[in-house]
Amino acid sequence: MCSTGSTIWISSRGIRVKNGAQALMKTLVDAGIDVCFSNPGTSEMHFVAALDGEPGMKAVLALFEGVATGAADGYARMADKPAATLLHLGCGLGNGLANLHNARKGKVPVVNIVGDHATYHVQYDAQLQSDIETVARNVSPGFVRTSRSTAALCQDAADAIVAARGFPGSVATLILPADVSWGEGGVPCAVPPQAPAPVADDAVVEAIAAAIRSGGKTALLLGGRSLREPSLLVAAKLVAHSGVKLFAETFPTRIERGAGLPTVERIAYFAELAGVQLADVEHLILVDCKAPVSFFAYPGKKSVITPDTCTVHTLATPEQDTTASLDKLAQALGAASAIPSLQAGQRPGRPRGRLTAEKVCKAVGHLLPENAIIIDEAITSGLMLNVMTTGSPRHDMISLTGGAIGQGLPNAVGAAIACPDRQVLALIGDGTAMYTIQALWTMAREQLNVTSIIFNNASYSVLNIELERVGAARIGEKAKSQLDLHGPVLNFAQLAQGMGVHGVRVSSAEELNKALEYALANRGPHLIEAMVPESLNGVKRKILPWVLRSLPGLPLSVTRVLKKKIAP
Ligand SMILES: Cc1ncc(C[n+]2csc(CCOP(=O)(O)OP(=O)(O)O)c2C)c(N)n1
Ligand SMILES: [Mg+2]
Repeated sequence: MCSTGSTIWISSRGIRVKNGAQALMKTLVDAGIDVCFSNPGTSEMHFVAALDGEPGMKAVLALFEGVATGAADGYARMADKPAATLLHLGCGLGNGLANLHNARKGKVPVVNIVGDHATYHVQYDAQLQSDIETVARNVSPGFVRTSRSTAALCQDAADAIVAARGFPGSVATLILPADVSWGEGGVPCAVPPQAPAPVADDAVVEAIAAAIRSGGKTALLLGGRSLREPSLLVAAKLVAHSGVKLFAETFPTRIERGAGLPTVERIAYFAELAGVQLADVEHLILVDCKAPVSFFAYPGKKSVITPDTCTVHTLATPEQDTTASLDKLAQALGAASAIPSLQAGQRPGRPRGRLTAEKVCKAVGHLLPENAIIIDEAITSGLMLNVMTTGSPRHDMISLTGGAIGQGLPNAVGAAIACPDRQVLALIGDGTAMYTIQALWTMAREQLNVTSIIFNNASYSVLNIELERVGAARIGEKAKSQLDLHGPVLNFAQLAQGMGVHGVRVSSAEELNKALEYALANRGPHLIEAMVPESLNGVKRKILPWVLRSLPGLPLSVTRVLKKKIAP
C-alpha cells in the first residue's frame, strides 16, 4: 500500500511536486516503465506537463492511436516489460483498439493510461464523453479501472502494472479523470517485484513423459514464451533424445531463430495445410499455447485442426514457466544432457532479374545482419520469408498475433526504441501498411533504425483467395473492386518522403539489393517500396482453393509434397 501521509515530495530533479499526474509519473518510472507512447488531448495535459519533471520517462508522440498502441506492443515484445500508452478518452482508446487486440492475443503487457473528463463534468455529457470502460474491456478484460481520487491513483497504477506484467502478460487500462490528475495529494507507490511463474505439476509431467515413451508419434506445439532461446534449447533436447517433433504456433509473438538455434516448423495459416502437418500426430503437447483451430470457419469444414485420433496434453499453460516445465520433462525422460541439433548458417544467394515477393524475401535472407529484428506483416508476399531466413544469422521474428492488420509498422517503432542497437526490418503488405502509415513519421522524428519494405502488389491479394475459399456464389466486378488497390496505385516512396523518411521505389532485384544494402549501411529510417506481382495470382490463385479442398482425399505422402510447394 502507498503511504498517503505527505502531499509534497521531491522528484529526481528536486522539484517539489504534488499533483496526481506527477505522482503517477514517478510510480511508473520507479516500476521500470520508462517509455510512454502518446497521443494526448486536453484531458491529459497534466500528465503531459508532468513529463518534464521526470527525466526517466521517454515520451514518444504518435500521430494516430493505433501507432501508439502498436508501438507499445512491439516495445514490450522486445524489452520484456511494458510501456505506457497515453490516450485521449474513449475515442482515442477506440482508435488504438486493433493493436491492443493484437497485444492481448500475443499475451503482451501494455499499460494504457486513458484520460477522461473530470469526475464532476461527466454528468453533462460533453462532446467527448463516452463509456471508456466498455471500450477498454474488450482488450483488457483482466484490468480496467477508473481512478476515483488523487490519493488512490498511484495504488491503482501499481495494480495496473502488476496485472499487465504477470504471467501471461496482458493489457491493463487505467482511466485517469482530469481532476484526479490535477488534484493535489498524489503519493507515488512502489510496485512489488514480480512473483516467479509456477512450474508444471509432477503428475502432468509424468503423464506426458509416459505418452512420449509409449512410442506413438508425438509433437510439441510451442507458443508464447516457449519460442525464445532458453525453452527452444530444452525442447530441442527432447527432439534429440526422444524423437518428438517441434511445431510453433502459426503467429508467434516473438520467435528467436536463425543460425545456432533449433529450427521449429510453424503451423500453416491454411487449415488444410496445418491438417497435413498434424495428420499423423498421436500426442500433441501444448506449451504456452492453445490447440490449433482454423483461422476462420469455412462452409463444410471443421474448425479443429488436430485429428480426432490425437490426444492433446498441456505441459505448460500461459501462467506457467515454459523453460522450467520443459526442463522438468527432459529430466523425467533422461534427456537433460542430450545434445540439441542446431541450425547451420546458410544464406540464400543474391536475387537477380524481375522483382517478385519471393526475391525480396531472398534478398532479406541474403543480407540480414546479425541480431536483426524482423517484423513480418507481409501477408501473401511473405510466403517464402521463413525458408529464406532459416539459416540467416540469428534474429527475432515478430508476427501478427491477433490478425488485425496494421500492427507491423507500429511494432517496428516500439522494437527499435526497445533495442536501439539492433537493425529492425519491417516487411509489410501495401494494404496493411496504409492502416498505420503514420508510424513512418515517428520513425523519422525519433531517427529509428528501421528499414520498412512495402510490397506494392496493388491488391488485398489474400482476400482474393479467401473469396474463392469461402465458396461465395459468383464473383463479379463490384466484388473484385473491393479487393483491388489499382486506381490510384499508391506511391509509398513518396508517402515516406512526405513524413521525413528516406524512401525509394524498386522494380528489379538489382535495384532492391542496392537499396537494401544502402539502408542497412546507413542508420536511421528507410523505406523500400518493392513493386511486385501478387505471389498467388493467375493459375496459382485459381487452383489453390481446389488443391486445398482435395487434400483430405490424397495419400499423406502426396499431401506433404503439396504442402511444401504451397507453404514451405
Ligand atoms: C483490422 C483489420 N481489417 C481488415 C482485415 C481484413 N484483411 C485481412 S488481409 C487484408 C488485406 C491485406 O492486404 P495486403 O497487406 O496488401 O497483403 P496482400 O494480401 O496483398 O499480400 C485485409 C483487408 C483485417 N485482417 N484486419
Ligand atoms: Mg497487397
